[in-house]
Amino acid sequence: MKKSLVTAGLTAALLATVASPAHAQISERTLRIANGIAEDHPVGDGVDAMTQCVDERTNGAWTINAFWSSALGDDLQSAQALRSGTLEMVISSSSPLVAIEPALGVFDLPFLISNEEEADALLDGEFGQYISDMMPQHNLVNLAFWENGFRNLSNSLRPVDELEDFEGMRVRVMQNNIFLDTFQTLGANAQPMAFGEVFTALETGAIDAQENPYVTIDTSRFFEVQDYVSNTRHAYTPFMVLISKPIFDTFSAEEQQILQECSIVGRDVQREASRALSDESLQRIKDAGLEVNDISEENMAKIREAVAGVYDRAAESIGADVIERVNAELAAIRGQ
Ligand code: TF8
Repeated sequence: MKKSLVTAGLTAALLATVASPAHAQISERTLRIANGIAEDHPVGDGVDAMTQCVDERTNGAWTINAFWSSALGDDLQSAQALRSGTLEMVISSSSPLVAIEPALGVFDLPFLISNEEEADALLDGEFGQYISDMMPQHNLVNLAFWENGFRNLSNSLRPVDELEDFEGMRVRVMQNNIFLDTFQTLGANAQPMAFGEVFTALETGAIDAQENPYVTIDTSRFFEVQDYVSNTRHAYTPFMVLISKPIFDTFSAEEQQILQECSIVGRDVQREASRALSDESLQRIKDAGLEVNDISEENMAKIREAVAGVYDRAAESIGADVIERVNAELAAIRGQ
């Protein structure tokens, strides 16, 4: 009797020491996440899932506060704040971050990725890791790639149906040398601009066009100030879920693992939401009275051919080795 009590006491003590170090490694934390898009964008679903996961795994010790519609600054400004350790996280398109890491421009190459399966395999595989490994030298840690999606052109002038239709169109592009070159090469008057300024620029007629996935044209309400949408699918740009390295370095190994794993939980929910919403968004765009057109295979081939030279010109900033590597990885994914 006495012996079993002692054993029970020992077992309890043992359990306590096993359990307590785990908790001792989780501190109270508040993480702010900057986002350029609106809360009802699928990134909102991903952030909710990530938050719930973190809440469970830290027993409520962490608070995640998401900010939307560029309330904490645009993608690039937020990423710079992460680098100096004044902001915890940003979910940003890779594209504006070429100002920090030029190799990210690889994702901006026109018509590089052709479907979601390729995107997932590329980003979640070795190539995605190779790109993520470039970020710590810039004081950033990439936790996961989420989906921004295939980008389509919207404008207020005419349906874009063939190469000639781009001529002279004032198209907002991201602050990114490859998008600038692509649209200039297509004959458009390309104007780099931060995302937060796009709606007003379209509304006032300062520009005619912009390009983003259907879910963004929908949730950022560009359909209110545009008349035509053309299914160009000219690029698949990912989101990067970034955390400040100086801040991440203060996390215990367990805390780092929790955030890493919960960003993957969020990723899977976010991608599913993005793919489900895409068709709904397209329908809402049509219901709002916009004319949506597909481009014939023949005309698409001419557009692709016109921008083929962008790859060579971008090699200097991206790195020829990075482009070779992505091509090899995509060939393997395609089973070529
Ligand atoms: C763009 C991007 C943006 C996103 C968003 C701010 O066109 O696609 O929509 O980075 O998170 O600037």
